[in-house]
Amino acid sequence: MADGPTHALVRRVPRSYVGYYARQGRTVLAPRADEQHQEYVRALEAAGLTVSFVEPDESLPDCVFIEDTAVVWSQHALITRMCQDREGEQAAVEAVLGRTHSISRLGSDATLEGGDVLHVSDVTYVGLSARTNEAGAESLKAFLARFGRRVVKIPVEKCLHLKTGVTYLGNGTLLAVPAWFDMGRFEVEDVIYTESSELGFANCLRIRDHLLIPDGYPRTALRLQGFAEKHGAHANRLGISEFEKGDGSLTCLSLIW
Ligand code: CIR
Repeated sequence: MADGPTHALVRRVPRSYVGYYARQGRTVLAPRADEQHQEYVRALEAAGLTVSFVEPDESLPDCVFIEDTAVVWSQHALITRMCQDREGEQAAVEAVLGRTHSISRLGSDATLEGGDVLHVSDVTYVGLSARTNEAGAESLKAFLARFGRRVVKIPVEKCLHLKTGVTYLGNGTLLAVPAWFDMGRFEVEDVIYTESSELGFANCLRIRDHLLIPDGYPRTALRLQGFAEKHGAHANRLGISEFEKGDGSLTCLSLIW
């Protein structure tokens, strides 16, 4: 991965996504969700990735959030164990990844979701959250050991996944929501914090010289402008409102390697 990722796997929005969230009082606009997903795919391609697709499964309304189903490194994939409502999403992803990747599995009592896995230089941070347990973190550690990667555990108490509140912008710099994590655990040169009124902003996606950022958070976007200019990154703002309604964000819409 030294030269940056080359591939992405995504899963389009199943129609059942709209009804699933309607039952929870959240109105997802299907055409807008589709447009936002297409725009996301175009942004991945513009960043130089070859994008492949897994067919959506109508019986699994959250399957668009493909990041949670696997951890992919080089030509290896660790299939995750997810929360009960989402168990089963992995099968179709594994079938596609199995053509190009060697497949590894978690220990029997382990739970892990990809949203809790954050790669930063040669360290991988894993969130201990409502979705990922100690055994899951240990399985991840064993999986990544062959690549010489260290794994550092980070307690997650204030949000769904680790990457809901902190992501890597590249160039030794994290973007994080203030006071959600013990930032002393991260071995980085710099941290940019989101505006306290813009908690949804911490999930960005850096791919080579492209920085994908969620639309609708103007104050934090301003903070990132200087970073992008300094490091020659092309910032691309993407609307993801329909995925935020399902508690999703930018990284969770793809698996990247
Ligand atoms: C869930 O609760 O699992 C989905 N509604 C949202 C998952 C978002 N995934 C991610 O941020 N990695």
